[in-house]
Amino acid sequence: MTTLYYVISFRSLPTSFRLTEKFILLLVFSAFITLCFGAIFFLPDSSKLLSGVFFHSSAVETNTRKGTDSDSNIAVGTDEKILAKIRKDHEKALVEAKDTLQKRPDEIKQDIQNEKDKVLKEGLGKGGKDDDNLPVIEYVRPPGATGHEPSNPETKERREKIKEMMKFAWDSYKRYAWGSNELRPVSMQGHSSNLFGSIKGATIVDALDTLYVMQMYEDFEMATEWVEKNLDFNVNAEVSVFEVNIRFVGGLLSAYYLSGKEVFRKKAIQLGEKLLPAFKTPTGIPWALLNLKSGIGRNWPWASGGSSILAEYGTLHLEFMHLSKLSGNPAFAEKVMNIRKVLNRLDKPQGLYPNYLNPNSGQWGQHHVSVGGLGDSFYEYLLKAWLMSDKTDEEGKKLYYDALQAIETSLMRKSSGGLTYIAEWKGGLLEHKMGHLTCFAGGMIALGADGAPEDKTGHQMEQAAEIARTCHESYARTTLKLGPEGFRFDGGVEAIATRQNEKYFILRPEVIETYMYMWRFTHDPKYREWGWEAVQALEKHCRVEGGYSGVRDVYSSSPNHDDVQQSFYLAETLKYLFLLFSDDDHLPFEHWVFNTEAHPLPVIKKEMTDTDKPNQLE
Ligand code: DMJ
Repeated sequence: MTTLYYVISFRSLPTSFRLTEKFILLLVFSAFITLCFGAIFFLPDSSKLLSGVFFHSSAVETNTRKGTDSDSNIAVGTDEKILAKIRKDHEKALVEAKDTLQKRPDEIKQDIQNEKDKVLKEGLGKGGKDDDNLPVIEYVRPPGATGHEPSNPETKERREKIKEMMKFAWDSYKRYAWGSNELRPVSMQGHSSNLFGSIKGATIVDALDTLYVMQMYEDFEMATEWVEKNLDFNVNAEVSVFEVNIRFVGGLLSAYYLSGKEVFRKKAIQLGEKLLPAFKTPTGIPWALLNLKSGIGRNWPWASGGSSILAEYGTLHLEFMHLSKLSGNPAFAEKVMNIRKVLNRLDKPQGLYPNYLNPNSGQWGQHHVSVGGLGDSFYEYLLKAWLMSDKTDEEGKKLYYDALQAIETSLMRKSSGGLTYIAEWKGGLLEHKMGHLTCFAGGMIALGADGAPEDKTGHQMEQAAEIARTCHESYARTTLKLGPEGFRFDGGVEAIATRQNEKYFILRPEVIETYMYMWRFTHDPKYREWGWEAVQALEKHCRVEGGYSGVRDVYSSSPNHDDVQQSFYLAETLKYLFLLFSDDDHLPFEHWVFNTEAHPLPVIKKEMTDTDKPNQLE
């Protein structure tokens, strides 16, 4: 356009110019025109660029529209930036090409190989880094992973009913909260507890093995796929080491042992490794809380004098022993064996273990002893460590039976109405209160009775039966026939909650767990009846449109729902109910030990004899 204008203007020049002047003018104009064309050839050779200069390129336009501001000035600015970048890239490529041409062929080859290795390494770092380091393990399914239908028609029908309950709980979670940690069954949406930081899918991982033992294989596959694609521990968040261990590590380990799927072994080990920094304390007693990204730990702010909690640091043993076995890394086992060493060096008041221990000083905090909350599963894991080691862990055995003796002497009492209970001990004084959590002790004592020293087997079975009866009474004495969180034996009451904040029921498993153990060891039909009573109460008062919910007051005739379907309801409560109505060869105790979240872990056999070898027909 500009050139044409001057050409036209030139024709209309005044005639007063002399020939030399006209010639000079012509020269100036020709030089200017040459310069304009020349400028085009100095620009880099890019079809995109040229189209951007002469036309408004569609590619450039798309980028501009995608931006936050569609103002044309900004579009021009963006074009200039793109041009500048293209120029820079071209220059860089030229320099690199020059350098490369100066290299010998073997150097060029080496450069290519280095680049390849780098890409491979980066790819593995995104999730497969550890995979190559895992030892190859020949998977052998332990006996009794699946069961068969009971021959008794009523038992069979009841067992089917439990499966239907599991299906309802699982389908509701799938429908309203898939991928969240838990389900809110009343508001029909996901629920996330900060116990798991930003790790997701607690219900999926907790439910995996229940789906497997109930032979809900399609759902198991769906859950497996979720774990493969979505379960991620690379989170910058603080988690409860105990909760993540018992639910996630325990759930993944069980899923591996039941199904043989490698993904579960890998994920369990990855997570286990993430938990290891929790043990970086002067004593090796782990922190309660850990940031999975930074590896920085701390204790609950409410715990006496910055202490770690007995039931938390004492409930890692089973999972960590299996992690060492499956990974070939002894660090896991060493960490939990060190906890024992620290405890062995300490004086125990009357042979009891206080709930609080300072991880820096290695000294007890407040002298509060409980077989319920804060203490419970520590005792359970002493016994189960011995059983899971195929009865080779003699130290675990001794620690358990000694602790049980101290509990019997100092905490176990009988009410005037004849109910045996396990009280709590605070600085030498007994609090005549028992928690729903404490009710697991009936099952634990029954499980250990067989190995009890000094002919105490019968005595311990009686104790277990009495605790089961007391816990059943705590249910029977409520309006809803569901057990309160805590119940007392003082002020003229027995097995009844007297404080408002102890009257709730959150779908906990401990009472049903004890019925299941008692059934296995005695085959007394009352345990199945008591379990069935609980099923009816759960159906009547906890089943809501969107799943199962806890209730706020078991003494009120119109239940107020808490709107949480706890992941342990699927992991424990429903699994123990299902096993209560199953034959004994389903997850038999000679081959399996349940972690505290009811995740079955196989006994680590001393040696595989012919009779121990798994049933090939399974
Ligand atoms: C579960 O997570 C485990 O059983 C734990 O040991 C105690 N609390 C809940 C269930 O009540």
